[in-house]
Amino acid sequence: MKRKVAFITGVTGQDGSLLAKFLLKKNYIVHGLKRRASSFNTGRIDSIYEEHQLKNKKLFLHYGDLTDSLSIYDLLNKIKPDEVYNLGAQSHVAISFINPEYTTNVDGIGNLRLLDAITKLKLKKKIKFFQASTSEMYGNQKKILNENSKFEPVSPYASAKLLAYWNTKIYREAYGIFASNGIMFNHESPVRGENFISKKTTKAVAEISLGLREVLYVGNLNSYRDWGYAGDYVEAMWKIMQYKKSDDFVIATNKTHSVRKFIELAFKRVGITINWKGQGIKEIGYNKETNKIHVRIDEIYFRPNEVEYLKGDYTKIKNSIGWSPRINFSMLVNMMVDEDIKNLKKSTIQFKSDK
Ligand code: NAP
Ligand code: G4F
Repeated sequence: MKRKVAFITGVTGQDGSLLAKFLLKKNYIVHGLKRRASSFNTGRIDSIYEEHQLKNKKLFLHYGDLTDSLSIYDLLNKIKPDEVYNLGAQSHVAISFINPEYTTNVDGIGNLRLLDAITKLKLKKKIKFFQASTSEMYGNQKKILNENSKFEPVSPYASAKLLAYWNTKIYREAYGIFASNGIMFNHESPVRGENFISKKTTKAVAEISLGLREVLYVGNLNSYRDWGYAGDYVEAMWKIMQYKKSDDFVIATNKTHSVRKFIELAFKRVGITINWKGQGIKEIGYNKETNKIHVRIDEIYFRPNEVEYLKGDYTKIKNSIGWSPRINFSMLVNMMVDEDIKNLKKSTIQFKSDK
């Protein structure tokens, strides 16, 4: 049987790297878009580079950028993939307030560059398209959200993603492209970017437990997120692309927890009970047994606008496609803490043997 060919933007990111591994296991040929950087940015896919890029010739990385129409057009023309997963993005909400124009260009117009190239190259019958849409598009509604909920973005990131969401729908309806949105709620893994609250916390907890630091500085402890496992979410992306028709689907767990709870659970994994004292920016989290302060608030992590509560209803994808999350919240937190401890121990041993 002919092997399917996938093209992944954002292949060097959390989801892109996990999706590349997932598709390679399914015998796909995988092409990925990577940005030119002055230092290596392929750390998350280095483990599959030798086997699949050098030996089996199943993984190909191409320089390009979602802000560069020429490279997008050229690559789609050369590769002519069966499936395009648009995962590339400036994906940090707080940073989108600092770089709003760039974020809009990459996250909003980047999607349009891909969709328009697919139509202009007359590949609309061949290519299926997946857009990594986000629960941030809903903004602050404080209720369970599904495909019929309204969108009220409150950050440049969310408005850029909403542009991409709409163009995915518009190109589907206007040109008949198989183009689907996965409206994904927060999803994490051991390879999550280090400036998202989950990874920032688990890495700090691992360092504290090994005596390498004492304090974790954070922003808003009281927002709630629907946190799932990224490995489950890349499976959902693939299932959406295999479904009989293109459509829009919420990918979520239908559970929500506060940032405070995430931090408490991560410390619990290393045997530390965190108690809280004080209010606002003076609030501290301290070790119940030793009284040592391990969590402090730093205003720099507050956002000009905050989404306070996210919880997603994944009934549609469950009933139509048969996807449900496998990893729950506490399994996720424990997995991330354990992996960070393992990696830290490895790098400490490596450092000692290098000396
Ligand atoms: P991530 O780890 O930040 O990865 C983003 C990827 O996009 C990286 O490979 C990055 O390259 C690439 N990229 C950034 N700017 C680019 C540009 N100008 N041109 C080409 N590539 C560019 O994000 P993620 O967590 O894997 O998320 C994947 C996608 O899902 C994103 O679109 C995100 O917005 C969306 N999403 C994520 C979540 C979540 O909770 N993780 C939830 C909803 C939606 P470098 O490696 O060079 O930086
Ligand atoms: O981990 P976060 O930065 O993720 P956020 O803003 O929810 O965005 C992530 O999920 C979206 C889907 O809902 C994606 F579209 C997006 O690409 C990204 O993957 O922050 C989570 C919560 C926020 O309420 C934030 O204010 O944690 C709060 N927080 C508290 N202290 C912090 C910190 N966030 C970060 N990054 N760093 C802190 O020190």
